Amino acid sequence: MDNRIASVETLLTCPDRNYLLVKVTTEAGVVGYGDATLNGRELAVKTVLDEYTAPLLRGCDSGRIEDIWQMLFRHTYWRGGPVLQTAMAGVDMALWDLLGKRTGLPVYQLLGGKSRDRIKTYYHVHGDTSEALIARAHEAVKAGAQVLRYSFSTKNPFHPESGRSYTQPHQDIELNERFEVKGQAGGTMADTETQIARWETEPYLEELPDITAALRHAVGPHIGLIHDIHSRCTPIQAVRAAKELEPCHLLFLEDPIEPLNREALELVRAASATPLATGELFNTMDQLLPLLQRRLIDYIRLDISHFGGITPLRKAAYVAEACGVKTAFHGPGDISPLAHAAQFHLDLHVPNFGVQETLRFDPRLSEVFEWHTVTEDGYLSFEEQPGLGVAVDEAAAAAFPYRKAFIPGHRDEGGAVHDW
Ligand code: CS2
Ligand code: MG
Repeated sequence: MDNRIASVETLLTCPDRNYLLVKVTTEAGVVGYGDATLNGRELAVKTVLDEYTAPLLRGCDSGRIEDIWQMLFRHTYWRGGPVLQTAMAGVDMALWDLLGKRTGLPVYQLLGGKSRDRIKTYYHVHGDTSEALIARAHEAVKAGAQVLRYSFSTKNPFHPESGRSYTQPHQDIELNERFEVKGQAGGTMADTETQIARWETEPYLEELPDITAALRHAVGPHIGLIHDIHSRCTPIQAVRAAKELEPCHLLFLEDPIEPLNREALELVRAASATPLATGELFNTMDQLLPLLQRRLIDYIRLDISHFGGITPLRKAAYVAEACGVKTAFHGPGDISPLAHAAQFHLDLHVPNFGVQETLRFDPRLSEVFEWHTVTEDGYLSFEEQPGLGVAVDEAAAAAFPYRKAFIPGHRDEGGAVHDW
C-alpha cells in the first residue's frame, strides 16, 4: 500500500457555527480527517494549511506522525501561537485517523490502549438568576449528570431599572422534546467584531459565593461543581474568590486569572485549597510546564485543536501524570466533533484522566458528522471504529457555507477593554 501523502485539503463548513476540517489522502486512497478550527480566525488557519502546509506534506510518509509534527513545528522557525498550532493540530489528528483506518484500529488502541472503560463528562448549566440556575442543575442531575459547570448572569447594580446584566460565556443549549435548539449557546459568536458587551468583575464577585453555596446546597455534596471565571479577575480578586468558594468544595475553579499571567497563580494557590485548572489558551508545552513543575494547578485544560493535536497533548498528559495533575481537556462547541472524538480517545487512554467537558451539540451537526456516543449516568462511551470514529459527509459540509463570525468583545462601564 502506498502510504505517501497525495493531498492535504481544507473544508470550511458552518452547520451551526464555523468548523475548519483537514482532509489528508494517501496515494492508496485512504483518507483521514482532523479539526483545525480557531474560533473567529478560521481563515487565517486555512491560509496556513492551503498555502504552506499542504505543499510541504505532499509525498511524505503518512505514518511518520511524530516526524511530521516535528517538521511542521521546527522547520517553520516561527514556533507556536494559536494559528500555526491549530493548523498543525488538524494535520496531526487527520494522520492518527488515517493510521487507524489503515490498521483497522481505533486511535486509543494505537496510543497504548484503554486505562478505563468510560469517560466522566460535564455539561454546562446556566441561569440568568440563581433560581433558574438551580432549576437547570436539577434537570441535568435528573438526566444523570454527576458533574456540572455552572454560570450565571450578574445583575447590573448601576442600572437596576434597565434589567441589564453581566453575563458569562456559557454553552448551555436547551433542546425541546423534538431535539430542536430552543436557545442558542450564550455569547460565543457575534456577527461583527465591534459587537461589545459590558462587564464589571466586582458585582459578579459579590454574587459568586452565595450563588455557589445555594447551588451546592441544592444538588448535595456528591455532584462535582466546576466554575469558569474566564480570566476576568485580577490576581487578588481571584484569591478572594478561591477563598470564599472553599466551603463549596468545587471540583475546580477554571482560569481564575488571565492564563498567560502564570506567576500570579502562585498567589491564588498559596491562599486556598480550591482546586485550580487552566490551559485552554495554551499552544505549547513551555506555557504549561512551569505550572506543572510548581504544582500550581490540579487539572490541565488544554485544547487539542489549539495545542497542536494528539501528539503533543499526549505528551502533556504524561508530564502532568508525573506531577500528580489530572486532565480536563477543553471541549467547547467551537471545536468540531472530530476534535472532541480525538480527546475522547486520549481520555480513555491516559492514566491521569480527570473529567471531560462536553456539550449538547446542535442537531444540525449530525448532517455533516456521523458519530455514535452514549452518555449514561454522566459517563460517555462511543462506538468502536477504526481511527477517530467520526464520518464526514463532504457534500453536506459544502451545503453549509462559511459565515464570518467573531468572539464578542467586552468593555467595562468606563469603556476600557476587558477580558472576555
Ligand atoms: C470556555 C470556552 O469551555 C470553556 O471553558 O472557556 O467556551 C471558550 O469561551 C470558548 O472556547 C471560546 O471560543
Ligand atoms: Mg474555559
